[in-house]
Amino acid sequence: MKSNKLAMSLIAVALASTCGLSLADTVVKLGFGSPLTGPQAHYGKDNLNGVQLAVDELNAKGVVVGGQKVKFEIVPEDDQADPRTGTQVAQKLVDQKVNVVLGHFNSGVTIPASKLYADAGIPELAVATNPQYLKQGFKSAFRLVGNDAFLGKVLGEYAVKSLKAKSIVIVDDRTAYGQGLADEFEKAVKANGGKVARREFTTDKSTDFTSILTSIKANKPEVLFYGGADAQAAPMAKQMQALGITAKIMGGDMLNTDKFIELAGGKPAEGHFSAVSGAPIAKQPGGPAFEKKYKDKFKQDVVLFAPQFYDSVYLVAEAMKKANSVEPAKFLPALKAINYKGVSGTFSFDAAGEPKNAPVTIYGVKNGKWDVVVVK
Ligand code: ABU
Repeated sequence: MKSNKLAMSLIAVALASTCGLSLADTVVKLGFGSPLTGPQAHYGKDNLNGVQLAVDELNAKGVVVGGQKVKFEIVPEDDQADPRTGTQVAQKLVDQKVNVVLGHFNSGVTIPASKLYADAGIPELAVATNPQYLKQGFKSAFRLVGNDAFLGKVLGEYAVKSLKAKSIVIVDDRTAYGQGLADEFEKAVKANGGKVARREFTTDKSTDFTSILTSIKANKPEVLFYGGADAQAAPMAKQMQALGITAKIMGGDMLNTDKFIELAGGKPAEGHFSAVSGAPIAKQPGGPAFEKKYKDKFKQDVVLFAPQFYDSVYLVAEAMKKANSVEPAKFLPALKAINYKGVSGTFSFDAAGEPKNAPVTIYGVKNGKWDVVVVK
């Protein structure tokens, strides 16, 4: 019996050392949620890559919290960009007692999921941009990027004041993100003395906009604001060209991908605009170095928010070190007070959990690439 116990202990030690884990290591579970399958998987995998890169670096360096070596472990969940699936995976993360949640990506998922995390006292760092996420007043919720009130304001002002568009139409996909951003854009157009000639809506699954566009054509739009994702905006751009609609599409962060240009087939994407929270990656403090590391490891370019997700791991590790604890209730106050210089910018949060430094960059497609137009 005694020799059996000894053999088991030796096996445990051997297994632990094979995994690079000393028996005394504390495992920190980083819950992660984003779409990892379906038409929005490219955004979610990019987020996960950012987290993976940071975790690999931190585990290789070795992080000590309260005198104890910690090992970061990602618990990834595919929320499929779907609010119902999102709450199911959120419950799974809560049941697994993750120390923190990085995500979600979609506002329509983040808003309902955040209640489960808040009830469980689990800090959450999301890139969902609908302002409603943080208007719920949860003390454990944070946003890594500026919200759509800013994006909509900057885009609305740009459409009226810089593009001098007289005929503006709006289409949204009826998601919390698309509709919310379109509402903010409409407010900003009106606040700047502009008019919205027509407002239409579609869904986040549609790819044929011929009938909406045919009726919109009568308005002779100079700007068509689209609140939604690249997988819808790209066929819309193609169909606009086929119908002879010369309006510039304007949209938010979900349009700002290479996939938009590829799916639109190159030329139909030219001249359209998107706005993203944050400085352009080339101007971010660690942006160019991050882009290189990312490309070396994943053999692809950054899609959108990988730098912010990478930073989120580091700022959680920083908060844990400051609090000498990996317990959510103990490191939460340190997260609230954090001032962390990451690769994508310096992170500190206001009382609601919104980032204090959140510039907005407007991009335009020029020669098959998203080019910086202006930073606001
Ligand atoms: N703005 C980030 C991704 C889209 C969303 O907020 O739903």
